[in-house]
Amino acid sequence: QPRVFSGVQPTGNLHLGNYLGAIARFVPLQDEMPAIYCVVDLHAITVKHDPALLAGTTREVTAAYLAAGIDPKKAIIFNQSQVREHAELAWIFNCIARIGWLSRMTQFKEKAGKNRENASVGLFAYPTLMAADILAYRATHVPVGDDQKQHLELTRDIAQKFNNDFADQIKELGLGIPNPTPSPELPDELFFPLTEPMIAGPATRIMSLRDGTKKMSKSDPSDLSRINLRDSAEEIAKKIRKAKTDPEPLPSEMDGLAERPEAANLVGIYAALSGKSKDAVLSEFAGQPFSVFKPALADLAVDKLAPMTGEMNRLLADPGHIDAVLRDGAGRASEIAGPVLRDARRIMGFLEGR
Ligand code: AQP
Repeated sequence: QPRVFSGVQPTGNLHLGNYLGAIARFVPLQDEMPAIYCVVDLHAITVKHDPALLAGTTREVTAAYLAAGIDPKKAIIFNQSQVREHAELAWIFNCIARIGWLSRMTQFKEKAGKNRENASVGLFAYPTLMAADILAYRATHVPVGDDQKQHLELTRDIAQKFNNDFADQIKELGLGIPNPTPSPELPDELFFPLTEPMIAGPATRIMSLRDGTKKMSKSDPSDLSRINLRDSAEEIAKKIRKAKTDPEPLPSEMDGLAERPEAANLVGIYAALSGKSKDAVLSEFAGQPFSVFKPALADLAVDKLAPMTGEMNRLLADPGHIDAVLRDGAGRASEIAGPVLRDARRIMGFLEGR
């Protein structure tokens, strides 16, 4: 049965990349299949965090989900730490995943930096928790930005190894589902599905406004590098005005952007916000200088984001309502994850006391 799962970390400074690469894409999917959208607060503590801020940033991501148009009556919205099955399945997956697999993860290498010995074990195991998030619901579809591709491949590897290692138990207990894509590497019955990454559209990797080779990121020390979802219209316009560019006018074809990462990024943002293709944007602005394109982009960004920012601020004025949405979602999420974990425990051979 198809099911979509995705999450956003409550690490502050939600930005346009999080919105276009992930949150905006969550909205239409809620009408296509059962959908679960999580605020992944357990992931947020893998790097140094301030406990005094975590509840606020968790509510902020929830407000962004709601303001973007996710309907909590259709989709399940909750925060990860309220559903214990995530942490429990992550432990099982820590015993399935190999150290070699995790050592190859580029996000760990980037976030741990040079002082790897000092990184938390949680940061190293981040992808096994992500696999647990997805597979606790046996989700089949995961919309994310391009930076999460490697983690999704690892999720498939973990599911595959679990299905193989415990194929006999899965069969004996009658807990398998027929493998929809039979292959020599997999048994004919699976407990965990092989998840489909959904990385598509013009905004899978929005880049920093200050450096077209770095992705727009919550943790970039320069606030000018990103458009935050709670920026005012003036701040958005200023950041776009100050965005790094080159002196050339816009070309008429995509080929002309190949060596111009900053220009390509702004064209991509315009395309994603307007719903047009990048080619269509270039044919509209071919030959125009940035002094024409940037104000047009700023107007478009303000038009699209201001209503959402207003709605987020309105929602955040009533934290009780946001908390109730999360509590209700956590209850509904547990109803799905609980039975999956009960079966996973049986497959692992744990003695059941209660
Ligand atoms: N620049 C981006 N362009 C497109 N999509 C992006 N995403 C993140 N940055 C971009 C997508 O947003 C979703 C939630 O991301 P996350 O909260 O897990 O954070 P992250 O991927 O680690 O990225 P950030 O926002 O840059 O945080 P920090 O600075 O803490 O690393 C994911 O689907 C992600 O792909």
